[in-house]
Formats: sequence, structure tokens, C-alpha cells
Amino acid sequence: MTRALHSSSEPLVGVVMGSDSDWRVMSDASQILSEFGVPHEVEVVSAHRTPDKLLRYGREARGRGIRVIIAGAGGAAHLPGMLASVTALPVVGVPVQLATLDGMDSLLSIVQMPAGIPVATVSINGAKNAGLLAARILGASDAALGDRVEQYARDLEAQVEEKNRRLKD
Ligand code: RP5
Repeated sequence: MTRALHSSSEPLVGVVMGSDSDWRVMSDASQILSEFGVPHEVEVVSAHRTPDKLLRYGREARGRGIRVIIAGAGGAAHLPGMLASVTALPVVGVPVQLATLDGMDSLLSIVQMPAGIPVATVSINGAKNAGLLAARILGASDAALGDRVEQYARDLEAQVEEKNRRLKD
């Protein structure tokens, strides 16, 4: 499943993370996007260490043709919310689990957004679902991609039924 979404390979999804150390989790988003043939870019953007870059990235993303931002961060995870505050694009937040606090710090930092500035938060380390959510968002207006998303769900269903059948053998 590696067909290109468009003939152009201009990125439609921005996969950003607060640190290169988040890549162990965020690579799942990039991988599933690649499987669906969704062109995307990957960038380290830190809310606290590179605040000017954060603002620039958020403000310019839409004009560059990005349609969905997936933002992962751990600890005091302000990246997704701050990006959402400077762009009209949908932002999917991925709480990255660090060594302490079981990722609850990251989850709560991302999920409790004030009314008016939404972030679609997935589960702790849920980067694969973030990628799938981005594919679904794009697939709502791209029939070929929407079909691939539907087929993915049907394949999952078939896998569960196959495991169920084997269990009973
Ligand atoms: C956060 O701090 C990053 O998103 C990362 O999850 C965490 C730790 O970063 P490093 O110290 O590993 O660079 O901003």
C-alpha cells in the first residue's frame, strides 16, 4: 500500500515532535502514513527550546500545503496546543511517555485544551492512530484514500475473525 496520494510528493501531513528522542514513538505515525501513500514531512520543533521555530512552523504550515499536523511531545507537552493556537489546521496530539509519571503528564498537558482551540488527542504513545486519523481526515475529501482506509478496517476485521477461528480449532 505505497501509492502516492497525489502525483506531487509535496507533504500533506506534518509530523512534528518536541525532541529527536520522541522519534521512537512518532515513527509509527510516519510508517502508517507511508503505508497509505500519504506524503508527509518530519520535523523536530520544540515548544520550549525552539519557540520561534514553533510559531513559524504553525503559521506557515497551511500556506505550504500541509493539511494536518501530527504533534508529539512528552512531559510538559505544550507543542500540540501551541501549534493549534497559531494554525487553523487540524492538530492531532500524541502524548509521548517518558521515564517518569507513566505518560500521564504528557496526556494531561495535551488533552486539556481550553474551549476554542482543539487538539485531537490520541492515547499515550498512540502515534499509529494519529497517522490513521490524519489519513481519515484527508480521506474524507479524497475518495481513493478513503477507500484505502475502509479496506484497512476490513482487513483488520478479517484478521480478528481469522484469529477467532484459529482459537476454536
Ligand atoms: C519534550 O521533552 C520532548 O517532546 C521530549 O518528549 C522530552 C524530552 O526531550 P529530550 O530531553 O529527550 O530532548 O519537550
